[in-house]
Amino acid sequence: MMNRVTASEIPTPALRSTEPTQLATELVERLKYRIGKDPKVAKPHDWLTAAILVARDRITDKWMDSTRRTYAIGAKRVYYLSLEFLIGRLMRDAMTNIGLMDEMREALASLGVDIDVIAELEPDAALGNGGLGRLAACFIESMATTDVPAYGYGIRYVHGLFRQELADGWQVELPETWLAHGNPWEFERRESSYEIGFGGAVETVDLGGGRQRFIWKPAERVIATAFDTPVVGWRARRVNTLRLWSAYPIDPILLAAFNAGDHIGALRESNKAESLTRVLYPADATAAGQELRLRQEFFFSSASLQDILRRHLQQYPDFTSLPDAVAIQLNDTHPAVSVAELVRLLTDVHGIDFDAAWDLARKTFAYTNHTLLPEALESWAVPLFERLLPRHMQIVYAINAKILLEARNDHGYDDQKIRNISLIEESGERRVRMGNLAFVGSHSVNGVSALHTELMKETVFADLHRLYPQRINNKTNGITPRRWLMQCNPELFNLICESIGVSFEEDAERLKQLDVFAGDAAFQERFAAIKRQNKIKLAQLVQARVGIRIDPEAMFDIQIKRIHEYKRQLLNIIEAVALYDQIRSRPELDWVPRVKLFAGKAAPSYHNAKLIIKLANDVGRVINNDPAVRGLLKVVFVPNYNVSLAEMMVPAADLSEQISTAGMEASGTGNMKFALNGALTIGTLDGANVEMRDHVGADNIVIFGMTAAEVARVRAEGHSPRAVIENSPELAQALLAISSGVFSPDDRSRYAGLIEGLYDHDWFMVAADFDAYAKAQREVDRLWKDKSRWETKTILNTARMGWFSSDRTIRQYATEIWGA
Ligand code: GPQ
Repeated sequence: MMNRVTASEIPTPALRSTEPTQLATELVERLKYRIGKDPKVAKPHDWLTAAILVARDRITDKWMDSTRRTYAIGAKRVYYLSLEFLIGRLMRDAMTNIGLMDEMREALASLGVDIDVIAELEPDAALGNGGLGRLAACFIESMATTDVPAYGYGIRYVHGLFRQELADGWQVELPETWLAHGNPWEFERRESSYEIGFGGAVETVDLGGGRQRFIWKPAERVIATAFDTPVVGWRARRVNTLRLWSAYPIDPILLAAFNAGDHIGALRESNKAESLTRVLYPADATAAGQELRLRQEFFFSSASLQDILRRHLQQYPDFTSLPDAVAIQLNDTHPAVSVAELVRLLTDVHGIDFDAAWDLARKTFAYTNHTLLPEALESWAVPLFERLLPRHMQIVYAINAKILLEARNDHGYDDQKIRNISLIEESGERRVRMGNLAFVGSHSVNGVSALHTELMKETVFADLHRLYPQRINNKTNGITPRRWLMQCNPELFNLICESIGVSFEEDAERLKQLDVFAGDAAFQERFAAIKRQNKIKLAQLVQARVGIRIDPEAMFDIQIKRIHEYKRQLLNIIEAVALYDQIRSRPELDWVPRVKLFAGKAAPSYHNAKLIIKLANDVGRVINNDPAVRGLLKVVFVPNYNVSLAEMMVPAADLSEQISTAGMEASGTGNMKFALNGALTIGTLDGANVEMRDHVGADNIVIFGMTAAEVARVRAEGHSPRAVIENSPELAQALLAISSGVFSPDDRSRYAGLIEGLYDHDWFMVAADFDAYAKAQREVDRLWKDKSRWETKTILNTARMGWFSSDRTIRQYATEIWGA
């Protein structure tokens, strides 16, 4: 586990002595004076807190340096506004990045404490749902690493994403309580508090000369208070800030009501305010249509903008310099109400005229789109929006009038095109379209993979794209190699350092130097041995968590991500059933032993996704216990997928399943994590898979199935999945087995509806792609049997994935969007 190379070769940047004896002294000090525990009686979680506090103090010195430096050189600041930051555990990340890991391990050991044991006690900060939130977490680490002065702004949810348990194979959601024992990483900033209003009315003051001033008089107000967490970049070159907002009432308790005996009523307002930041919405790639969600979005947008403007005025005389000093990136449309809020703050509060404010806003904001799925495009019913944010409604109308006029007069847009670009959806119930608001309010609109960006231009934003042809650009996603290679796969990291030196730490593309080792038998042996060790560890975890024994010698075939029909876990499960049939009917063949592992959460209200989890468990129970299978195939669903579980599963994968319906996965980032850790990908030409094929080479990735263009054509022309199924005996038999209850003897019709959907419309092309997928899987089997060829490919994957470092992505954002 020890990081052999970096500890000795790289000078540690920690400011004070990092000698383990000094560290041990500090640990005992923190334990006594900050936690109030005698080392003799301290529990493991006390040691964890002490270790974090020691690290945090060192980080704080660097943090202040970074802040001073930004101020002194007048650097442009970048603000990343995101409703989600899926950061996971922080200790290993922070300590590795400040270069304290080895010394801390030793210091703790000298006190009889095992750092790996206490590391496991740190809760995952699960302030996000999936890829979008995890991307934000990779980005803030990369912004610190690449020395971009940046702040992440988000919400300090008391309860992050729900904990998933399985009850008889069904998903059960339980509350998550990451803050239950306090959070030693954060600093509460009482002085950074702002009032946030909701509802009420707008007063108009006539200023004469045809000029008016608008004053919003909110009916309700809450306080937003900041909590800061330091974000440490590689080698602590820079420490940035993650600023998360908590909601508080203006009056903590209505004393008069309390004294009159109304003990519950006295706390009603207080509870209402605090409930704003209580829970993360568990919707992923689906719009959450609740008033509370819109309140959350406005709350964190307004608090962040007030904070940004206050900071700006500390350094500059006025706001004319705002776009030169500030770049604000909107992570999807969740913070899009910021566009209207910034205009309001600049006009109503700071007295700038509307046109100038609108110009400043546009030059300051940039927007990232993460999906084309229509059900995920956010919009709010006009009556709700107007009731909660009456002044913002006026501003949205004013912006809309400007844009539509320009489109009609200067660009000759007809009624249909005007309807498409309008900020207000007019057919049926009138709604505010947050995607269009973000688009027109930004100078840059980016997609997250090359394919996704092209599809954005052709579909959702086609008419806006014609109006502003320079605005859409691509920034293919990336992942931080610190967490997703160095920390999660230390043995592989050490092997790489030993083979090519440490310069790839500075530039992940230098992993290319590994290319020359791809065919080297000795290197292959070591590479494979590391994978085997990682698989043994995962097998132990699986045994402990679900009581299923899996063989580390078998191929570990892994699909981990949110459960969604477009991601097609169903295709994978159906293929498992087909394979099961084949193994039973042709036992004489030389089958490759496989373990199909699944993990992922379903949105609590997503019926089919939850049914797919149950199906994976039902199919697993039958296959895993059938002696005729002779252990050649296992199907395992590992519950409670989160960042920490991903850190165990990614390094243990032989095969990575990236099999979404082409055109539907905006990018994917799990695909990158697996390939970087030496897994082969089986995947469609979707999202970033396309660019991964370009980088690793078509020979080193297994691509199958329809292209995005084919999917679009088939959907437009209509197709007959029934005929497809009837032409594929393997598929037909597998579907029949599932729908007739072979895997659900307790409820034979459980899956009838799910399977009927494939015969009926097959929107996600499961049937249409099945044969190609099954064929690709047998190709994978053939590759697996040729050990040396397989190893060559896996090594080439690691060697050629450096481009997918989020450092590269962030450098592109910095130069091409932020000008930072
Ligand atoms: N993504 Cl819109 C989410 O994780 N949640 C969402 O609500 C939306 C998108 C994902 C997207 O599905 C992936 O393809 C991307 O790789 C990821 O965002 C980051 O861009």
